[in-house]
Amino acid sequence: MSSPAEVCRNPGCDVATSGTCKLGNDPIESCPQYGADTTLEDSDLGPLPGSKSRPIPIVSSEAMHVDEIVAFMRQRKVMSVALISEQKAGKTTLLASIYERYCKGPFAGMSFAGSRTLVGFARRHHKALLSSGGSESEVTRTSRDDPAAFFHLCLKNRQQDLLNLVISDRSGETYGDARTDTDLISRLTELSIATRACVLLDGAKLASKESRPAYARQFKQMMHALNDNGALRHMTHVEVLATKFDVTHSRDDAVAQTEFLGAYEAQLVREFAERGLAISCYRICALPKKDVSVGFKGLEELLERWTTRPVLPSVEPSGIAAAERQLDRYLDRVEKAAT
Ligand SMILES: Nc1nc2c(ncn2[C@@H]2O[C@H](COP(=O)(O)OP(=O)(O)O)[C@@H](O)[C@H]2O)c(=O)[nH]1
Ligand SMILES: [Mg+2]
Repeated sequence: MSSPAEVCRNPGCDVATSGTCKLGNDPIESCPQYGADTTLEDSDLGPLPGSKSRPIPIVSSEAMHVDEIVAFMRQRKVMSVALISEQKAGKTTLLASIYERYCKGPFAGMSFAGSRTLVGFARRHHKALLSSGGSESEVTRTSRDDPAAFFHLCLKNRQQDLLNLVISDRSGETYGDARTDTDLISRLTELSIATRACVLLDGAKLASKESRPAYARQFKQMMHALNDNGALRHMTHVEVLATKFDVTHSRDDAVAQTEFLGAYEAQLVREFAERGLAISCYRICALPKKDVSVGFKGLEELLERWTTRPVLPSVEPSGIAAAERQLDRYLDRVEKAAT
C-alpha cells in the first residue's frame, strides 16, 4: 500500500515538498497523477496481462462517498460544510447554484481551480434546472437509504492560495426521520467530519400560513435533536440559512413575512444560546424563480464565510524579559519589534 504522505502517483514528482508539478500542470489539481487515491492496494494496480506498466485509475468525478472523502482529507487541508435540512428546503439547488457561479468565472474573490466531483455537480445542476421549470416529477428524489454525497471544489483566492472546500448533501428524509428517531444521528457520518454545519430553513414553508406553525416547530425539533445528541458540539460554526428569499420577498405581505422571519431567527439564536450553542442566521436565494428582482441573494457572502480560514492561536514561544542567554534576549527583541 502507498505511504499516507504520498500525494502524487508519479514516483519522480516531488510536488509534496516543492509544490510544483513535475509534468508542469498548473494548478496542480489538474494533474491526473496528483492526489491519487492512496487507499488503493498495490494489488489493485498490478500490471494488466501482457503489459509492464501499471494502469492509471480513472477518476469518475461523480460525487464522493465518505470513505473517499476521509482519505482525501488525510492528504490535504479541507474546509468541510454539512448541508442539513428536511426534504425540499433547497440543499441541492444551493450546490448547483455554487457550481454555476464558478462555471461563469471568478466569484466571491475566488476562481475555480479544480474539482474531484465535476460530473456530480453537473448532474445536480441539471436536476436543479429541471426542477426550476416546475416539473418536480422529473427530479430524481433521494431516499433515506442513500448515503451522504460529498462535493469538492478547489478555489484560488486573490493571494493565489488554493482552498479545498467539501460540501455534503444527503436525503432530507434522513434528517426528517432523525428528528424523532435519534439513533439515526450517530450514523450521519458527514456531521462528524464537517467543521461547519449549515442548517437550511425553508423560507417558503415558513412564509406559508398553512405550513408555518408545524414547520417552525419541526425545524426547532430537528435542531434540538442534533444538538442534544452531540452532533453539533465539535462544529466551529453553526449557521441557519433561510432559503428561497424570493418567496418571502414576493408575497403581498412581504414586510410582515420578513419581520416574522427576523423574529424566528432571533428566537433560535436565544433558545440555543441558552443551551450553549452559538448560531448565526443568514438568508439566501439560490434560484430566484418567484421574483427575479431578488437575484442570487447571499451566495457571495456565503462562499466568503465558508472559505475563511480559522485564525489559529499562536504557538510561538514568548520572549523572556531580561534573560541571561543571548538567544532569549534576541527572541524578546523580535517579539517586541513585531508588536
Ligand atoms: N423560489 C425558489 N425556489 C427554490 C429555491 N431554492 C430551491 N428552490 C426549489 O425548492 C425545491 C426543492 O429544492 P431542492 O434543492 O431539491 O431541495 P432539497 O430536497 O433540500 O435538496 C425545488 O423545486 C427548487 O426549485 C429558491 O431560492 N427560490
Ligand atoms: Mg436534494
